[in-house]
Amino acid sequence: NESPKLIIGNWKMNGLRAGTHQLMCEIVQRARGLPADVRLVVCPPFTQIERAGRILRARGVGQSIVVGGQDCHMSACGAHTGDISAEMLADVGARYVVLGHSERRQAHGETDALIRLKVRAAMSVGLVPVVCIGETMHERQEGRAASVLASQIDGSLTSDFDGILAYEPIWAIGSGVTPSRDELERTLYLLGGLLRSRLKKDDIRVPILYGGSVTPDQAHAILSIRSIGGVLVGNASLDAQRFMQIAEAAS
Ligand code: G2H
Repeated sequence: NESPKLIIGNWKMNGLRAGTHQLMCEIVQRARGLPADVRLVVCPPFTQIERAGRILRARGVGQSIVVGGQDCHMSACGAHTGDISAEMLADVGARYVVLGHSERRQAHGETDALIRLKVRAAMSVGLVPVVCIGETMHERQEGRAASVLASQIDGSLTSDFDGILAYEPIWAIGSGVTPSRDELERTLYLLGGLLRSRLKKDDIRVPILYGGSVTPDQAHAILSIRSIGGVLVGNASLDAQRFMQIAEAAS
């Protein structure tokens, strides 16, 4: 009675209309091979969320594959030029939203406190927040990874957090380097303990995903770790064959 494994594709700033159509159609074509205990979430850029969701629903796979956003604003509406609210995401069919990705923390100065407000905004409209945390190579080498992760959890999750945690070590993102299975298992154990001690309700189960240079080659090794909730895939999610091979490795 384990929860389904989540395979989330983060397209980042990639995806025009034609490419989105093609990629989504290819994903749908391979969806028949998906194990029943796997759920896919595709997170295109804002402009393609509605199109991607429409293709999934029109082809009858809208239950097992859903769409999400890559960020949202902390406020419900108002004078925030260029921003997108959580309700706007939900309005175009998004079910999930990635928050606090390291690229947003780094390029947009997002802090844990801001991410926590975004988590609240997402949960208030029924979106599932996928909060990213992770240490830099420098913090890892200094032996500070555990304390960095603890402070990111403390700062960015609400005590009633009902969502997903994505562990994305910054040194693994887009680098082709991934933690060893042992190392990942140890970090998952640490994160599980931190979540249990921080969250108010015992009955809320927060799946922990791994993200950072996930490819079909090591997907099975990562996804066969008992305590892993799934993976967050960047680059490999832009290729339907590679993305679906990762999903197929989940069962
Ligand atoms: C980490 C990941 C997806 P990639 O950013 O969030 O991207 O798989 O390209 O390292």
